Amino acid sequence: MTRFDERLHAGAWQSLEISRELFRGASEHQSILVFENPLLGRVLVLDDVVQTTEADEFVYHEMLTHLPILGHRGVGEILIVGGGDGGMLEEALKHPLVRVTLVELDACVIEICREYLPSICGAAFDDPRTDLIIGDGAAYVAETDRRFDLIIIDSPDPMGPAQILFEQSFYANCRRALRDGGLLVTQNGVPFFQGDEVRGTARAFTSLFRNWGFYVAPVPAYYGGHMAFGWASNGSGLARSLDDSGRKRAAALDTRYYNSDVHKAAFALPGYVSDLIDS
Ligand code: AG3
Repeated sequence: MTRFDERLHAGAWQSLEISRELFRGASEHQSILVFENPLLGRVLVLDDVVQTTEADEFVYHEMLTHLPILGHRGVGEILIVGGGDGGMLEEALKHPLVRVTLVELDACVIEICREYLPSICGAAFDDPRTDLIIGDGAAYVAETDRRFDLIIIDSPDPMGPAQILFEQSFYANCRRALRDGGLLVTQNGVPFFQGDEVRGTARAFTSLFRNWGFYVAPVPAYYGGHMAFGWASNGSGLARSLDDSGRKRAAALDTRYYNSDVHKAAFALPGYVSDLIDS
């Protein structure tokens, strides 16, 4: 049997059967692999780390779009940093009144995902509300004159080119690129194995934002339990539970993980995660 071993965490790893290899190559930024697995469907791997799979992408992408969009009043302009597979874009565009700018470093990722993982991006890249920029997301937030209601960091783990997307200077530039009361959300890894990500982001947020915190969801293909998501704002922040109109909007969405009960539950942090935040 051919298999892919993800050795993201020293000492414990996940092994996925490759029933069919669809693409293996490298861009100027990273190695790229797409294969099929009997349980997960098509799997996207960048620099030897699973980024998303057809079977479970909904958990991660729904939690970084619908939860902040419905938990915050009046999201119109959204910026996605990363997200070349288009899954985040596709979820965000389920909200009729949004416009989304997506800044992805690696044009090859978009090209390969559009070809081999069309079920993840759907028609999102062709939507007239999408503004696609190929470039460095960190430089973009540092330089842009535009201001956003919501910035979503859909990055890989803090290694290589994505390292900078976990630094305080980057979060400070995100703050600059937010409208008054705007909201930033981040992926912060699987804290059971990657505690430093939550710890580092919490330290940066506390010095930059008035309101901030984390919420969690288990994403099956991100081995190790809950994934942590950070949020930060200098406005009123992120609603921990939805009011009646929010609940109606949530119920009307076409989702498989997110709903108004999940919205509320996601803010219940396991003790070991709160301990990381406080440390
Ligand atoms: N970006 C987050 C991948 C994190 C993987 N980390 C892990 N398994 N601990 C995914 C991009 C999907 N649009």
